[in-house]
Formats: sequence, structure tokens, C-alpha cells
Amino acid sequence: MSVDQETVSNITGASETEALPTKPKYKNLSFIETLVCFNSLPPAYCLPYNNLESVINGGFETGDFTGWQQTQADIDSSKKHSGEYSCRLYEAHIEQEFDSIPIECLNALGLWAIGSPYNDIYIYYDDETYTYLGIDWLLGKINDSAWSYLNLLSEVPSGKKIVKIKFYGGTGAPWWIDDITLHGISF
Ligand SMILES: [Ca+2]
Repeated sequence: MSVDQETVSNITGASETEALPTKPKYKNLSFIETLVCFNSLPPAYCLPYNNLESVINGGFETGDFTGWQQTQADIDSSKKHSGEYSCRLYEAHIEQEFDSIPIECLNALGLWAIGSPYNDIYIYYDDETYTYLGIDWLLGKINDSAWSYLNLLSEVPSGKKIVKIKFYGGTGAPWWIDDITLHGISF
């Protein structure tokens, strides 16, 4: 007699030799994995990103470029969306790389920005494609008078995995960026 047969007998009172109905083997799933299977929650492979913020120093509150690679960019305290600092980009760029992150595991991908729209954003994927968001996209979304949230998540194709984000400052006028987020969905 198998363990499964004994379990059924104890629950139903049926004969010890009664055959079990065919059923999936879910008994080794964790509690959260079981919720994922039966309640339409995000895929189990998103668990490592559960409520995780992947951008290091997205608000520049270290006062330096910890977590970022940059060229000619400045940490600036004259404008900030939150905290004490932002990043000023003028003829400059910053970028940050990640271990491959599935788009569907994110509930936020974006940043706050103020200044000139004559700039560029790149989002790179592990299949060596990327999404380019330049002046045509930024125009009308940001200005000099108030901070605006730029929602990048709505611009990226489904099924992609992010490996890098990059922000360029053009030559026309500076822009400032702050509170860059790449945040995992919550289970
Ligand atoms: Ca900040």
C-alpha cells in the first residue's frame, strides 16, 4: 500500500486498496507556488523579483554614481524629485546593467524627469534588441517647469528580458532624472 493510498483511506473511509484518482502531483509545491498555480498570480519564475527594486541608487542619494556607469554626467542638488540629489545630463549619458529580468515580472519601469525633451532613452534586452525612446516620444511628456513621470513599462514589448537601461543628454539643453525604478511585481 502506498502512502497516497493510505492518505485517501483516512480521509474518505474507503477501502485501503481503492485506487486513487489520477491527479497532478502538487504536494511538493511551496505555499507561494501553490498560490501561483491556482490564483492567476504572476509566473513562479518571477518569484526572485517579488517586490524587488533592481535599480541601484536610482535616486542618486548616495551623492555619487554608485551602481551606474556614466560619462560627463553630474550629480546635482539644485533640482531633485525626491531626497537631495538628481542626475543632470547634458552632452552626457548614464547606464546600468542587470541580470536578465523578464518584463512580465515587473510592475514598474520608469523615472521622473524635468528639463529638455531633446534627449534619448534606450532599454536593452537579452536578445540584443532594444527599445529607443527619443525626442519623438519625449516631446510633450517632459518640460522645464515640473517633474514628470515617464512610464517606460508601457513601451516595452512583452516577452523581453531587460539587461540594461541607458539615458542620454543631448546638446540642446540639459535634463534631470531621478527616482529611476525597475520594480518587481508583488505576489
Ligand atoms: Ca533623488
